[in-house]
Amino acid sequence: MTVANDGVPADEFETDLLRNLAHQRGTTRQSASAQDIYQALALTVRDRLVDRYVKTAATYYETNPRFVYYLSAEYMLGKQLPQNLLYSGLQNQARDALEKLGLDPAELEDLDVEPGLGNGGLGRLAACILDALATEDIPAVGYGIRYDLGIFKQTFEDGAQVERPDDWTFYGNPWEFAAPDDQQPVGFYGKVEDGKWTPDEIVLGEPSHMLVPGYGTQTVNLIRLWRARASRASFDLSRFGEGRYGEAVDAIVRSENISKVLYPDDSTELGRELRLKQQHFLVTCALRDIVRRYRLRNTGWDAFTEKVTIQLNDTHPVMAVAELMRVLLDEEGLDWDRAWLIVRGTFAYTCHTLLPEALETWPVALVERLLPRHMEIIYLINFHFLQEVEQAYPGDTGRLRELSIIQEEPERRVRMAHLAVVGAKAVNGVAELHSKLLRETTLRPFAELWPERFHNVTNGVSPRRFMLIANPRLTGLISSRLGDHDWLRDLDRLSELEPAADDSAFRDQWREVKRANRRDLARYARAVTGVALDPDAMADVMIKRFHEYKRQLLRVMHVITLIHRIRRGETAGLVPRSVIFGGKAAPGYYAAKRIMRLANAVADVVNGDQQLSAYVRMAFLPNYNVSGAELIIPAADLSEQISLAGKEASGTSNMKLALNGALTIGTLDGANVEIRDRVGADNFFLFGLDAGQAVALKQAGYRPRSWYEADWELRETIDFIATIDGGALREVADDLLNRDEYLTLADYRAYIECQDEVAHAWEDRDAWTRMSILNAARSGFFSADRTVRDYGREIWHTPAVPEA
Ligand code: Z16
Repeated sequence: MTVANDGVPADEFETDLLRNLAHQRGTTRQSASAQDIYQALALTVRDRLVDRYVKTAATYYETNPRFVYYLSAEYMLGKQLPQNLLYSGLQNQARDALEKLGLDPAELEDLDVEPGLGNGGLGRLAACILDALATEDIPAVGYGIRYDLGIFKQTFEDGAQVERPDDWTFYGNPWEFAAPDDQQPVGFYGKVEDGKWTPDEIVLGEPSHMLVPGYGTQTVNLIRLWRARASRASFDLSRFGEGRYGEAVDAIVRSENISKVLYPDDSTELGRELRLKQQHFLVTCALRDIVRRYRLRNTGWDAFTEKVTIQLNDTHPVMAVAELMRVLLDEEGLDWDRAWLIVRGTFAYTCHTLLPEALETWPVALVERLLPRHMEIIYLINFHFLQEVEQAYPGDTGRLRELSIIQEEPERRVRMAHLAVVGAKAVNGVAELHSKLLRETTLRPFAELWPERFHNVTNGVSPRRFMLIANPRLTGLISSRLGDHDWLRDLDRLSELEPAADDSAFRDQWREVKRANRRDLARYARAVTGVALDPDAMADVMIKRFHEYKRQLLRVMHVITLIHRIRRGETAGLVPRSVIFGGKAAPGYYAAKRIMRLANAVADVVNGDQQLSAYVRMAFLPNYNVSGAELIIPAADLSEQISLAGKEASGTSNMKLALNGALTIGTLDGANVEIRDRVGADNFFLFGLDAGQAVALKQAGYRPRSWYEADWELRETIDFIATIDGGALREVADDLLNRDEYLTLADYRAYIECQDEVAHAWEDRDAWTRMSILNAARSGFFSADRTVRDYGREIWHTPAVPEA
């Protein structure tokens, strides 16, 4: 049993809780609000973790180890209370203490707010990686931005997405420690003379940290989040004096706006000045902190690359390459060659996309104005780099143009991905297929120049968050079979479940767990949407950001096809399904929002019709987030991973769902390929074009209309879209017929046939359960612990430092 247990007796926990209620909240048991109790509880748990953190910090100080610094503009941490109760082993004591005080733990957990400081896969991956780093005892700090407003809250009005601000710290955040005495200055604008930058605007970065405990170990690492504060200098005294109070205050507001809100775009570049300011703000604060920490135990720069490795999560923090050069040249007085060797030995870059629109570029004119010295340094980096290219390919101007950090046409822009590859010792994609396609397409000229710099590190997910916390029933069942809980830190041990797939008593128990989880989900769905799901129906789920390439539309088209079949009485071979959607769309992404409206309109049709809802009911659960994932994933039977092949870098819900025993219906895209390799082709529903075929079809001149003309059932489906709600969503149909960028029509027939197979497989419930168990048993590879070990071996070279 590795579940940590601090052996604190319940009455001691209770005493501490009451003491925090008095000392920290200034109130008594009798007059305390639920919020007071929640905060006191959180502080009591936090206190125990701090004690561990202090020991970890002492060990790190003592051993002066090599650290990984993870730079990410996004983190989706999920609720802290349940996690910290479990990781600290305080769950039982807390429960007993609350019971004695007559309090309901579930009610208090409702008050715990999840910090939604990210959009989707990338932000949640960052959180899973921090969890795994601590669990693997690797010295690490995560750096990010403490947005005042996290990812917007989603509701639906008349089927359309409505966004509301997420003021996640409204009642205070008991999990963080602010350090206003540790502010760092960050410059913007101004001018450069003789290589010396005098910024026009100085904003202060104020750090606060949260604890990142490992599971089944004493290690507690940190995540440091920065918020922008106006410096005293920006209280413009002359304007105050002239009575121009408003203008003076404006400057303060402008500075503090930098950390006001998370940009709600996933995998699309926006190019707003404020976003570039956020990025520069993050990297400047993080680098100053990293250098300060390095200097606690080291002097000079000789040991820097030995003690520090910095992982850049996508292009968002890539300005760090120029900023570290600036610090070394301008503040530390190093010469160019020495500074560049240090930079090149420090950074590694993870690319998370193949979509050109997700690879950030910034107009040269903007960078010049906002960060004039950085622009000079980028030019110099490019100058040296292009000399190297010229040596490798003499006279090849085409190469120079495609490799250059500066894009020339149609306007001059800085290509952040190029800066990252040039400035990093290692570059990685996030799944085998993605890394291969990066080398062959998006970053091909770089892979030809420096093949040894390219790696693959397949993504992974936290088994603690997505099994132990999310699915206690299944976790309990697995532990009873494997004899202990240790598999939660050694997920390959799930393979020991394989024989249980052939044990009919175990299959019954597995099915019972799934059913109980579906019952919980049905209760929730009923409460938030009014839709009554049948807990015995197949839970068929698609949970991810709304993006055209992910093809939620294809999912809806299958439902429309079912509507027609049921109405015609073709119900042989149909099985009852609960079609569940979750996911947000970027507020300005109209095409995605139209598809959401269509999904909601189709849901109204099926749910409001007795004949149809005997076979299909549909729930679009609003405000999908980490907590939503924890509820939906354990209940899922079918995992929809139906992106157009070659578009999804990895996907991570595919991993979470397989680990929880869902079978995948999917294309050969992202990590689906590796999931299928592992769980076996017989336990995976594959359909559709592969990445090569998709490219070939486009090159041959794809005409969606001919697919429409050739398939009457497809025609009927698209005509339905064109006419539903009095033609309100006709544009969706028009786009499919005239453009269909993601080849939905080309994959339609294969998808429908594959769904027919799924229904057939579900009819043999015992065989399905066997496949479900095998999916979980064979998915241990997709633990973020393995991901972190891969990074450690291939890129970071970080030894573990368990507590002394
Ligand atoms: C993002 O969430 C992802 C990529 C990206 O360039 C930007 C953002 Cl905000 C996603 C990928 O789309 C997804 O395939 C992948 O699983 C995830 O990042 C984590 O790597």
